[in-house]
Amino acid sequence: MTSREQHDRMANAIRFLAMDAVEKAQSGHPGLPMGCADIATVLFTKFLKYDPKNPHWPDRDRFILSAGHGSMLLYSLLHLTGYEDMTIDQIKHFRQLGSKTAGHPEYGHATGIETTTGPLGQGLANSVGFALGERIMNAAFGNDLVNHYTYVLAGDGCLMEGVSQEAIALAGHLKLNKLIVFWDNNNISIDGPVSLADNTDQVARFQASGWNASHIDGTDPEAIAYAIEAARHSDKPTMIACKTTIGFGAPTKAGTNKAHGSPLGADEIAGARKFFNWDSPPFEIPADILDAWRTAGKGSVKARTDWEGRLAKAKPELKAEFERRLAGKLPSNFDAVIADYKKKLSADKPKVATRKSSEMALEVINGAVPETIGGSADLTGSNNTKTSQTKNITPDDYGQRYVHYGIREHGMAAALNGLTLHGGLIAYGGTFMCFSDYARPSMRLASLMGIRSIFVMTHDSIGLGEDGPTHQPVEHLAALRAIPNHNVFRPADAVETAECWQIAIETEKTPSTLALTRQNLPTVRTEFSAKNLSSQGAYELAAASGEAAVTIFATGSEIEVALGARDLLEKHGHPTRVVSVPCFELFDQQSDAYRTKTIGNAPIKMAIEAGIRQGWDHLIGSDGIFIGMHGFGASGTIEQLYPHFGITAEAAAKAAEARLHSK
Ligand SMILES: Cc1ncc(C[n+]2csc(CCOP(=O)(O)OP(=O)(O)O)c2C)c(N)n1
Repeated sequence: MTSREQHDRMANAIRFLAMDAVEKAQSGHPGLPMGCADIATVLFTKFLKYDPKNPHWPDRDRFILSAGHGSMLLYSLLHLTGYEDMTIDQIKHFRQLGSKTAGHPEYGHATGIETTTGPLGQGLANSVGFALGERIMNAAFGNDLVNHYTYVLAGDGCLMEGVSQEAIALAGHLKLNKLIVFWDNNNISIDGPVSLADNTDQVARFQASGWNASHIDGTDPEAIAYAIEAARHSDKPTMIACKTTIGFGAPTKAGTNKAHGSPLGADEIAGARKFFNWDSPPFEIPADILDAWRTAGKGSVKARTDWEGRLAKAKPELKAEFERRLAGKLPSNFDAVIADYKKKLSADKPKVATRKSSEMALEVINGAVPETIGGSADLTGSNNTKTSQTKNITPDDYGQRYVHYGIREHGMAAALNGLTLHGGLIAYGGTFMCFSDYARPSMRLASLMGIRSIFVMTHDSIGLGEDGPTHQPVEHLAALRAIPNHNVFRPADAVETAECWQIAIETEKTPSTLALTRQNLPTVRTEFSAKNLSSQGAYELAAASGEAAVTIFATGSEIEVALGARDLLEKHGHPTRVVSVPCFELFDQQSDAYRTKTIGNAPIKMAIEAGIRQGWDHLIGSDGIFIGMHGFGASGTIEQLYPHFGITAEAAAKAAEARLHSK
């Protein structure tokens, strides 16, 4: 039993590390760690199942600091409980270039950081994926191997963000009862009191979304422990509204927005030292308190060794499968399965939309890779994301493989990241490409974190037709390609679609977006190639009959247009080659020699893509010809729209010829 005094001193260790680190950095957010230190202390000393010496232990509880600006709370906890990479030196170098203690917690920088947070609401929305991942893995591997909680600390900002509603509604619907959220209910955000902008009854909101929710005093260790205990036995997810004071202990700034996001200053910190009766110099933790924290950090050693014992005793096939999946490795026959499938496609030459090709590829992939979890934001029949293996996950059956995310693109993308980060699963989810805008903040974070989330974006151009410009993506390919470490694939036929899916599934540290058509496309890769040509990002699909006068680069549905233009140009005596460019990002990673050879030196370079030009100049040069969109689309049939916007073989050939004649 920890005495109240001991608890207070342990919590104060967090407070002073946070205050002093922010002061030294002259930047950061001391208010949240000071206000939430009691919640964190109770959680990390009494409940959280974790082992700092084995930070990747798969059955650890997850702790997610959704209010990422309070990063010093997490860094302090990691240091105090004994995570080896979170040294006091790292704390002293808070926010400095090259340190693990980045401004906001970044996944992969230090162990114990489960996800990157900072954009408010993301951690909370990720946590739905974490908690769902736990249930899915539990259904597959049983209580002995998978049985843990997901705890989240969220602030007013997280709850004001729209994504929070998507997340809590989904979690409530799925009855993720092992998800426990603490709300740092301090009534302060940057501009001042929360009441400047919000008067939501948050407890009622969570309850309305299928959660347990109640108010507690977030500075009372007993009340906190009692609430956590109750939450752990709940049949619904739980939100604990914890009344706290931002910057608690700072003599004049506590309870005000002045404690939110800037150093407190020497006087306030001196006042806090007096208030808490804390006479240790900055970054020095009294030995007995550090000992108490380190002891707390060893509190789950038995749980971990018991778990290891159970894993050792598990059936060998189950153990091997569990370990394979947790390591993120694919079944050993995966490549062969894809190769066989590609062979069949080149022989069958299906004329289908790439969204259908994607479904066909997924039918093969989901059959071979049991850890894929599919889903869509209410466009299952349009996104073609469901296959025969993926039945609906429900609160009564987590042992299935398909999530109906509802019309919640942002919540879906954030949950995909959570599922991926949980481990043991490969998650993909679909929507219309135009609505990637709604999912983009989480897609960007997947890239920043370097994780294997997969986004299926169908209806990828004006080719979707009558739904019109509200639904026709125009700038989205360019916008998504602009995200660093994001593979944007736009396959041209069923073979390329299979190849792009293969890469997406095999690429562990880069998320993928597949841009897929609504309209049917012919198979252009009619000759089987064992090599994954799409993995080069771009490759010559059709050679010129002689020294090329024209090179046409195209993607996806416009490959058909490019091949048509090539036929016309060849007929008119202009040798023309076509380069398919399924992925800019991968092409940029090829050797200079390969890139130079593939781009070639034809005097006329042209790109055809039913999107904006941005990004293409690095292949065709600023003097290259671009056939594509120059503004928004329009409502009409596909047969009308392509000619209307000048994206036809004839228009392309004519533009090339005009340029050839002017040379
Ligand atoms: C999406 C997003 N918008 C804006 C910000 C900038 N921001 C950081 S903290 C914050 C206020 C958060 O208030 P609250 O959650 O109450 O945190 P507290 O002031 O209690 O620390 C804002 C607007 C952000 N980090 N993310």
